[in-house]
Amino acid sequence: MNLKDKLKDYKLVHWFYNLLHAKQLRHNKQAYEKYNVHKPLFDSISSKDFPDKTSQAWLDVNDSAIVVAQKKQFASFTNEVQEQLLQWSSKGYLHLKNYFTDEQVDEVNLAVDELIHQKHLPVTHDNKVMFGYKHSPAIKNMMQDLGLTQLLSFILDKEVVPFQTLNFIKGSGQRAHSDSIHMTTYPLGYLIAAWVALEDIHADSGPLFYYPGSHKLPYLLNDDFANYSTRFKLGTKHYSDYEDVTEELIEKSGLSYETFLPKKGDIFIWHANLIHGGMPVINPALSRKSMVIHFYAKDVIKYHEITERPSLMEEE
Ligand SMILES: O=C(O)CCC(=O)C(=O)O
Repeated sequence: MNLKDKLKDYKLVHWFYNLLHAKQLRHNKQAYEKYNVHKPLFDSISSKDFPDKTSQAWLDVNDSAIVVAQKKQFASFTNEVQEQLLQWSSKGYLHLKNYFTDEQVDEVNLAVDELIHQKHLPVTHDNKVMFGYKHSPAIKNMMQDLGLTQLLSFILDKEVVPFQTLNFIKGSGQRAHSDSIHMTTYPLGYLIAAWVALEDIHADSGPLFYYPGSHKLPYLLNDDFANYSTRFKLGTKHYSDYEDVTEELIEKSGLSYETFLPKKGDIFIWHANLIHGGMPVINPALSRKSMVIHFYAKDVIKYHEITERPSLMEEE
């Protein structure tokens, strides 16, 4: 491990970095007051600072099959979306077919190509470009799509804000995980993600997989894989330890996975705690163009459980 990686384990380094980005931490101010967190905004934060580990999201506390149709806005969605919204509480995902047009998708694919080849944006882990929306209006337009934002705000019953894009060129091969270990909220349950197919997805390209119903399993946070931190230093466990515990949990649950083989322009929306990942890539010659957009509800505490860093959000 190099010195830079070692330093990342020390919270003092994070506090200093956070102080330099103080404006991007202001989004947490009101929620800290609301949930009685008596810490400066630049300080480390994790599940240890909160009294409970259950979701308080509307459709986790209630059953969507009973409550969604009671909201006026429900009538504004297509029948296909309405049917799936009714099942949100039991399944934890939605599949929107044919949502973006070929033209919208082509524009994004072109933008990703340009970012890689002309602007030399790094391709992380050989398969994805992160935060492309900061450099490309086409990606930003897709990320801020009004209909999508309205639907996700309806699901969480809170205004949502997109804050990250990941453009995959190849399958990720990522092991099963819940996004809530990376992008965490208090109360839990207030992250939501959209996965956009930027081409027809081939079964051998390492498609997305997910476990229907897995969002109802307990959230796995630092304590759950013995990743104990101190006041000044992060826990010593590795991300692979988290993945191992997740695998055990899934095995015990008896849930089965499904793979997602969408057409270009389709969207998959997943719950903050839906367990998912990328299937192994069978044919490395195949591309698997897709874009993940992560959204947080606005008025909750937003942070990263593993590194105990408050999230940095662009000011509006
Ligand atoms: O697209 C994939 O292969 C996995 C994406 C994923 O797991 C994520 O963005 O959290």
